[in-house]
Amino acid sequence: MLNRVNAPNDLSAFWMPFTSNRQFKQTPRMLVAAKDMHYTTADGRQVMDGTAGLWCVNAGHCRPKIVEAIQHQAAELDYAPAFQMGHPIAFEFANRLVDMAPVGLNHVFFTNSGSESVETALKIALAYQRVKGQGARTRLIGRERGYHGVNFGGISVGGIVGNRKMFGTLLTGVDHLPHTHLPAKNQFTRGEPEHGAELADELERIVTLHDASTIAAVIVEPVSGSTGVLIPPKGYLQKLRQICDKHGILLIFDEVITGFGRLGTPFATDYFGVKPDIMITAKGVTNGVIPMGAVFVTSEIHDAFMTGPEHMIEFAHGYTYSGNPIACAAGLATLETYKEEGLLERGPEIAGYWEDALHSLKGEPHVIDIRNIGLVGAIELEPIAGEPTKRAFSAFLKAFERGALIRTTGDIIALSPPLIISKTQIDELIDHVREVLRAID
Ligand code: PXG
Ligand code: PLP
Repeated sequence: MLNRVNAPNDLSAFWMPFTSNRQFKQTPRMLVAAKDMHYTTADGRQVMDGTAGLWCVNAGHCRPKIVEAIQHQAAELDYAPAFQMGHPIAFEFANRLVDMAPVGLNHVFFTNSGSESVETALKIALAYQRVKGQGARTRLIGRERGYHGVNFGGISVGGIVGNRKMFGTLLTGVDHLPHTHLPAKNQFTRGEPEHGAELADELERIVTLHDASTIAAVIVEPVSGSTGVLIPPKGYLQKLRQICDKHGILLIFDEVITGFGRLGTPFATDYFGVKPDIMITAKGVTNGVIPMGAVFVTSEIHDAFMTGPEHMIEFAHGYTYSGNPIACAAGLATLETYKEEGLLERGPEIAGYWEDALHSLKGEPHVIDIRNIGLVGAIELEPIAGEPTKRAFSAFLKAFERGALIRTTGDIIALSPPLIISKTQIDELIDHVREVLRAID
């Protein structure tokens, strides 16, 4: 079977996502198999996964329980309609998710990706305000350097100019908080930075400008992943929570990356002790194996919709594949794997080792900042003058040649290995990066 795809003879039909298509197709980098911490390339090399795929394969690759669950479910109930019909495994999975979620987030809406989870959360927020008789609350507040997927709501509240500028006027009524990245003050911080909590007060400025009665929700990533691992300053999220409470604004945490163990706790909410009204997840919910997302809401939000005639649909939203049986089976097996191996709570055991290993790169060529939290790290490189992103991209290519898959964004190397990584493998990964930094221009 594998040989059929090992050496495709034409790469032109597949328009690859977020890829320099022409560069790739000249020198393709093909992965054909994976197990635990490693990929196998088409030419038979082993490459360590330094990024858990795209921040999603938290339990490592091809884990037997998950593989078996998918095989079994595909043979038993492959698909069932999701609207006005149910199947037991979706209810079972929702219950297990709620059991492990931060207290109070008692209901789950299923989607198929982080982007769909974001759209779902924004729509729930707007509709909730309306059913509560606060229909004038239509504004959404995002943040600069935020990533909330690629659909229209997500790019509107997101703060990445390259992902926004091509697509017209986006959603109206959106404003943005400033990002919290203060390199001059917080360079080479270990964990949460000391400076910047006051940036949450910008929300008060936005409230003064628009009036609280027009604002439905604030959406932030507790830790921004895609734009280079931006860790919230100490006290920042607590302040955001307080200001939202003061003005009746919903707080949405986008935990697509931080959810399911990335910070060494099950969710960022557990790490920071700040609870949102809506929590967005995807990726690690099924170990990245089957596309899925899950949006968690409080009972207060859910129950507000459960009014009116009982035969009426309470919330006009849903996807053909919401709660897809095979995705739910993969998700249940994923949660079992996380639990059996204690993967969502590895912080106390491994985060300190990870931090020390990462910060040992201070002083290596080109390194201008290092940031870490849980099992995430960023190594920021000095850009080549006039050629931003080029240095990090050559680091990416060189690392792949050497046997490590890393991820770069701008001139930042982001590392987020599967949560099964051992201390020896951490050393190995960081040594790859060290050698790469010494080898590139
Ligand atoms: N929210 C957040 C916080 C994310 O990180 C999404 C939403 C969208 O999820 P989907 O499943 O629609 O892609 C994400 C996704 C990277 C990288 O290397 C990050 C993501 C996806 C792909 C690459 O930074 N984050
Ligand atoms: N477009 C058309 C024409 C459809 O019929 C549907 C779903 O029925 C969709 C888009 C949405 O697809 P999905 O539910 O998979 O998001």
